[in-house]
Order: sequence, then structure tokens, then C-alpha cells
Amino acid sequence: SFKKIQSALISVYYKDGLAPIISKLHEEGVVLYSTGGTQQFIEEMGIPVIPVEDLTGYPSIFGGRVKTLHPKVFGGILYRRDLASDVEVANQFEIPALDLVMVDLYPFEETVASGASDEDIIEKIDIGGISLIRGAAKNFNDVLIVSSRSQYGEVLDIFAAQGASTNLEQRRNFAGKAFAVSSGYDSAIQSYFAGESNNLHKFDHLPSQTLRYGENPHQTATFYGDIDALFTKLNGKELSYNNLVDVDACLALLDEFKETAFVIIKHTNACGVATGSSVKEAYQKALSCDPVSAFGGVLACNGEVDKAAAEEINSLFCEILIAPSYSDEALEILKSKKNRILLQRKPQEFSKNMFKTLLNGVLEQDKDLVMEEVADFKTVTEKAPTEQELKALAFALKICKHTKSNTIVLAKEGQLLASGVGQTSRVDALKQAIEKAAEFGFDLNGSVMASDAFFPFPDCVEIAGKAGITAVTQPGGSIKDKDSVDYCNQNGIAMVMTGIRHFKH
Ligand code: 93A
Repeated sequence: SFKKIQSALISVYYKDGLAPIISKLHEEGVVLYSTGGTQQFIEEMGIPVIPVEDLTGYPSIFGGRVKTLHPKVFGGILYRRDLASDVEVANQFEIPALDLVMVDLYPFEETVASGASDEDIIEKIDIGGISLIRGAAKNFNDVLIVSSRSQYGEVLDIFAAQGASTNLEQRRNFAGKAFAVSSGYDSAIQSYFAGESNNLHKFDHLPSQTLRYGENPHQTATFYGDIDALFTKLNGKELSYNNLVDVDACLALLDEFKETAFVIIKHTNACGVATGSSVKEAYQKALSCDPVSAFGGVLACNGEVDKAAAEEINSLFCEILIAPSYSDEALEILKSKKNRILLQRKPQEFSKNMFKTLLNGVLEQDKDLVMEEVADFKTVTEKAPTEQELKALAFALKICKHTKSNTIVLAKEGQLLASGVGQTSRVDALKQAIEKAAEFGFDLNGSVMASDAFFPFPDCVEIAGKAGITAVTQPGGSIKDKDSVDYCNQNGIAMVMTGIRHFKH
């Protein structure tokens, strides 16, 4: 059931994005209370607002350190509307209910990053705001807490759909976000006190989302960006740090394919990739590559997930499934697992550059957006690859490009058979791939091999030839290329060179 918001306390540091919410609240007849700067902002919009001083009977004192810290404010947030004794006390002390609290905290991290003095940094430790957030979140039963300006969009969507009111589930959801904000805020303060102030900052112009934790539970993390612009979440829990990393890797690979394709990612590397005549068939082929690794993986396809595909996918435990659309029946099947994250992809392009932090600095580069097709292959052996081998080589190369170096990818007829990933030598990558293919029952005779970089020695083609591989693609450019080509010629193997290296470190 919906609870109408009658009154709101608004105290935000940055005022950008605030106007549409204030207008909406005013339109809905909500009584507004506010602190100094925010109050001025609202007044300038020509909208009536009650200064919080009128409520507390105190001015903002000690240079603003005490503005909202008062029983009339915290009482109005925290008293239980459904508890007669609380209501009685609220009446006795003339404490008005505050049904919505909207806060955007002092920018502590930004102040640290700006190189401000210790004194200025300490002054930017928000006390009143953080208390408002925690108080309102605790009483989510009665109060909606909006704890960051990054949440305005979501709140506006709710208000647009149902007026200035919320249900318990929505308020509880925002309370959860509020504690993520408050714990992230305090951990930034803690890092500052611990002298860890040389964190790189920041993308504060982007919307941000505090994540539950980073790569590991003892690491705090924030995502700067707008996930909702890319996906509609149809089911499941919040995306974690590692989920986001894998989703990115998964889609980068999937987007190489124009035909129906299915990709399964584990720890940023593909453990299953296949094309097929249907999503179901592509999925089955992708899964059979390595069903052990696929457990808990991130899955994506570029066609609608229908009932037949959903029935297959449903028996796999997976973290995330991404698709451009789902049939109603498919959704019903897949939603049977409460935690499984189902994302419907929106038609959005990805950025064309990328950043990486290291050595107290930031590297920026273009993404690797080059992808060679069959027409770009230059045959360097006496034997040319067959039509089928050419297709398989182009397929393998796509996977190769998106797999951690050093990598070797083995494939056949639109199916990844096995890969060696992130090895310190190319030979090790090949050996790993051959061993994995055998483990999952693949016959490598007539399969093809793609390498992300050239072969420094002929050892790779020798091992590949002995394993039954009949066609190879590699960029070429080693001073010992001829040794590899000679071996291929002597053993009936076809090789093409692309001239393009695809390292991924
Ligand atoms: O210095 S505070 O910790 N003391 C307070 O009582 C207090 N109440 C709200 N800072 C406090 N705030 C913060 O003021 C809010 O978190 C918000 O960031 C800011 C809004 O101030 P203004 O409306 O004057 O711009």
C-alpha cells in the first residue's frame, strides 16, 4: 500500500538536479523544510519553504556545524507513526512528521582530492547530513530516504508513476542504498585518517553508485556511470563490482558477432562461445565447451530468449543473463531463481576509449576496436584454409581478441573448443587449451587455432600439428616466422597472417 508524503526535509550540498523534484513535491502539496543554502535555492524557484530554524527554534550555529541536529528534526524523522505512545510524545512536544528526507552530503572525498588543508577537510565531515540519512533509513517503515543526488532520477520515476507516495518495499530499498552511502562515506573518512589520501579521483561529474564492496569484501567500491541507461533489470540482486567487470567483458565479445551467438564469461574470459541457428542451440554449444567453468558465469546472447532457450538455461546456476529481449514464458521460467540477475539490454553504444590506473597515474587508450575478417587473411602456407576453416579462424580470432594474453583459442564450426588464458608463455596457453579440449571430450582433428600475437618459435605449430589442428591464424612479425611456416608446409597445415596483434593484459 502506498504512503503519501506530506512533508519533506531537504538539505543538499550540490543543488544540481534538484529543481524537478522540488517542483514535483510542490505540485503534490508537500510541505517543505530546508537548511540555509537549499532553502535559498527553493525560494529562488518561487516555491514556499519553511526554514529548519523555524522548526528547531535555533539558528544554524558554530559555522553551520549544528543546523539540523535537534529533537524536533530527529523526532519528526524517527517517531513510529503506528505506535500510540510515540504519536503522543510527538504531539506533546509539537514535533511534526517528516515523511521524506533528501540529503546530498558534504563532498568529503572531493575536498580531500582537491588538496585542501586538513582544517578544510575536517570541516567537510558531514555530521548532521549523515545522521539525517541514518535516522530516516532506520525508520523506512514511515520515511523515504534519498541519500544522494544520484538517486533523483529513480525518485522522479517513482513519483511520476504513483505521485509523491511510496510503498514499503521502495522505502526499504532506498534505506539499503542509504546505508551504502553512509558506510562508503565513513570509510572514505577512515582512509583519510589512515593516511591513504593518495587515492585517484574521480569521476564526480558522472552519476555514481556505491557498490556493496569491491573485488573483495574488504575493499570499498563505487561505480561511476549509469547502469540504468544500458539495461533494464528484470530480476535479481544488485550488480556487484565483479559482475560489472564481467558484464563489460561479456558484451565486448558478444558484440563481435552479427549472427546469433551466445557467450559465457568467467572472470572476464570466455569459457563458452558459440553461434547457432537459434539462441537455444548457440547456448547448448557454448555450454558444452566447459560446463564446469560456466557454473556461476555471466551469460549473454544477441537474440530473444524464448521458452526453449530459457528451459535449457534455467538448469544452469548463473549469476547474470543478458539479452535484448525475453519472451513472457521465458521470463517466467528464468525468474524462478530469485537471485539470478536478468538484464534486458537497451540499444546503447559503449565508449570508444578506456582508462586504467597505475603508478599514481592514469593510462588512457582507444579500445581495441579492430577486428579482422576472412578478407583480411593473408595465406602464407602452400595449403590454403578451406571455406570452413576460414570461418572457424575468423570466429576463433574474435574470442582471442577478448581473452587475456597470452592466449590460444581452439575452435571448430562456430564453437569454442578450448582456450589457454592469461599464461606467461604462448606454449603454456596452447598446452592448457589442448588439455582442456581433451578433458571435455573434443576431438581436435580438423580444428583451428588463433593466437593473439606471433609465435616467437615454431614450437606452437609443432604442438598444434601433433594435436590434429589443421589451420592457424596469427599476426606474424616474428623473425622466426619462416620456421613456423616451414613446419606447417611440411605437415599439411594452413596458416594465415593478419598483421594485427591483439594483446589484452
Ligand atoms: O555541519 S553539519 O554536519 N551539521 C548539520 O547539522 C547539518 N545538517 C545538514 N552539516 C549538515 N547538513 C548538511 O548541509 C547536509 O548534508 C548538506 O550537505 C548541507 C546542506 O546545507 P545547505 O542547505 O545550507 O546548503
